Amino acid sequence: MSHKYELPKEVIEIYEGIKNMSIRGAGKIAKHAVTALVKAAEAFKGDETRDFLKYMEYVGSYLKSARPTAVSLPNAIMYVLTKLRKASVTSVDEGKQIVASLAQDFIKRADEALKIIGELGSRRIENGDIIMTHCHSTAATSVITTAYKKGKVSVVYVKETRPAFQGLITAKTLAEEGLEVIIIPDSSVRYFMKKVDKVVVGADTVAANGAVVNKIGTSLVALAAKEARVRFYVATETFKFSPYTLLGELVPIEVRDPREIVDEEWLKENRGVKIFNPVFDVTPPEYIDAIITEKGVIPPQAALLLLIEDYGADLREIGTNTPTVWEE
Ligand code: RUB
Repeated sequence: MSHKYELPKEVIEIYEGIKNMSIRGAGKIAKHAVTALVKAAEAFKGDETRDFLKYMEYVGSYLKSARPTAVSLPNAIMYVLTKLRKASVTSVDEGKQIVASLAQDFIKRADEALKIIGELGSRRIENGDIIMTHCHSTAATSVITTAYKKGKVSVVYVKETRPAFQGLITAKTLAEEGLEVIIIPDSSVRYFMKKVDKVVVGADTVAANGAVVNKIGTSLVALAAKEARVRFYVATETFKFSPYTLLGELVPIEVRDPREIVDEEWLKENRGVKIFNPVFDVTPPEYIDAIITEKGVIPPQAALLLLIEDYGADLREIGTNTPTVWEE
C-alpha cells in the first residue's frame, strides 16, 4: 500500500494485526489503535504544527479503515484526535506529548473500566450459576472470573465460535483461572440452553437504540436464551457505544474472506459454490436484559442517554464513520 506520508513500521504492523485479527476483540483493537497514534506521533520529523496535525489525521483515518464493525476503533482515535484538535497546540513537541498522554489516559480508563464491569457484572451472577458465553470478550471474561472468585460460578459453556474459534481463547483463559469449562459446538446452543442460568457476552458496538453488534451467532444465543427464559447480559465499556448511530448511521457488518470457512483447494474444486462470511450480527434490545458498563448496569434502551452524555456536545463535529477505502 502506498502512503502519502512515510509511516513507522509499528503503525503498519498494528494496522495489519487488526486487519488479519492477530489483534482482535474490540477493547484490544482500541488500545492498540491509540498506541499506534503515539508511535506515529513519535516518528513525525517536521517542525510545522499544522503539518503534524494533518499527518495525525491521516494516520487516524488509515487506522480506522483496518476493520469496519467495532466502533471502539474510531471512538478511540476520536478520543485522541478530537482533544488534540481542540488543544490549540503551538509546537510539534507539544502535540507529540498531548498524543502520548491522551493515549495513556485512554488505556488507563479502559483497564479500569474492565475491572468495574467485572465487579458490577459479578453482582448479577448468583451462587452456583451455570453461564454460557460466545466468542472471546475480555469484558465478559472479567464478569465471569470476578463472579467465580466470589465463589458463584459452577460451570461455563463456551461456544467454539466458528469460523475463527475465538471460543478456544475464552476456554483457555477461564480454565487457567480455575473455572470448569465445557466447549460446545455453535450449533448446540439451543440444546444446552436449558441447563444455563445466565448468558454473558461482549460487544463490538452498541447502537443508540440499545441493539448490540457482536460476533456472528450472538443473536442466536439471545434468541435461545429468550425462549428458555435465561437472562442475557452484555458486558461492554462505554467506548463501544456508537455516536454515529445517533446520527442515523447503520453499523457496517464486516464480511471476511471465504477461506476462513473452507480452504483454497476446496474453493478451486467447487468453483460454482458461493461462500459468504459475515462475522458480526445484531441482537435487538428486546433480547437483552441489561448492558453492564463501567458507568453502571443499564437497560439497553438507556444506551441513548449514555451516548448523549458522552457525545451530545460534539455531535456536529463527529461526521461520518464511512471508512476510507485504501488502495492495496
Ligand atoms: C470479537 C468479539 C468480542 C467483542 C468484545 O470479534 O466479537 O465479543 O469484540 O470483546 P473478533 P472485548 O474476534 O472478530 O475481533 O470485550 O474483548 O472488547
